Amino acid sequence: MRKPIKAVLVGAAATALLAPGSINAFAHEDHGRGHQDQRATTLGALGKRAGVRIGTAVDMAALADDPPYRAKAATEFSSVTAENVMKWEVVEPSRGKYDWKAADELVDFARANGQLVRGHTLLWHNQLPAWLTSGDFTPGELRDILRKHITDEARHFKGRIWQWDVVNEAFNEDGTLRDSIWLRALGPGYIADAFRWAHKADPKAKLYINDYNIEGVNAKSTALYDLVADLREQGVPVHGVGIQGHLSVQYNAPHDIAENMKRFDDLGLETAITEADVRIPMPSDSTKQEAQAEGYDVLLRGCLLTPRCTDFTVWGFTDKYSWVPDTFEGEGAANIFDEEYRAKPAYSALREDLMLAAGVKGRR
Ligand code: 9MR
Repeated sequence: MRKPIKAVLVGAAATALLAPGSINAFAHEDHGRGHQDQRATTLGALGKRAGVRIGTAVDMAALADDPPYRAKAATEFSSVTAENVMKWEVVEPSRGKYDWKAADELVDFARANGQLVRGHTLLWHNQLPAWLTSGDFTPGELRDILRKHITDEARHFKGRIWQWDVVNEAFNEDGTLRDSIWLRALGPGYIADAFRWAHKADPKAKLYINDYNIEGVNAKSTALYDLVADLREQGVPVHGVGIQGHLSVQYNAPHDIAENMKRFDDLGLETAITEADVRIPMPSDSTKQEAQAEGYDVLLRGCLLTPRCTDFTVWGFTDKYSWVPDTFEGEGAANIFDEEYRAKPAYSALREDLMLAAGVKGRR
């Protein structure tokens, strides 16, 4: 169970901040405060004081059709990630014909709200267009197709993307490289090539390798560590490691996350928690929600304890829209707000961590 980190706060500031109900009052509603005032207590605003961006993945259909969703996405977070609309099948549904509409809309939304954008993702084994997966391409052709795709997409968004997930989910759980159309055709060198092409197309973007089940020290995170250490030594432009953070209350939270992240930090790499959510076997109840809060708390603390950890992104913020029930039968409620946009204990846990971190390392 999460321990009362409140105890660490001392003095009048703590009394004011932690007056009974005050956190929940901030969390749930405006209570007549002005927009600015309300915004100053959001995760994004607290994160800025703590030196980290707090982001969310954005579902573009919800953003268009659901005003409360749009309002929260605009005010609660200081960065956004495209949940789906920058993926290959969406941006290049037929060969050489790009459709940037939805992705451009997200970038414009972010700019209008003073948010940075994480680009997701240039190279993955999933959500590839049919023309690519069912085309009978030679390795040489596939290499040209991949180079062109990465170059065109990174160039289209040049100057507008803060961090790119250049390579997504390249590893198996045992630390070997995943069998994908890229590995099969191009061999392991495809990873270095992808970073070089992306860097050439957008030299200022921070380039990340991103994966799941790499929160703690294990075979997969160690293989990824060895790879990025090797890439750095070769001068390949890889700047950061994205730790997705898809957890379940059924498994232990990764309590060695800070130790794991430190290894990457020591290499001079940035880190980020890029897709945090903590799923619950349904039905949800308050005990499970407390366990969920602990999962979020462990992930955020990992980031806050790591000097070069730049951001913490949740993979959606409301249980109303989530990939989890479609993927894990009988599980859901993985987000920090419920389906009616009411804050859950996880939300309060994140706020408390950020308040503490802002006090310790922020510029008040
Ligand atoms: O949340 C995304 C969901 O809407 C898509 O259907 C799914 C397709 O695989 O991808 C989800 O996002 C994934 C992300 O791009 C990479 N890491 C795992 C995420 C959850 O599956």
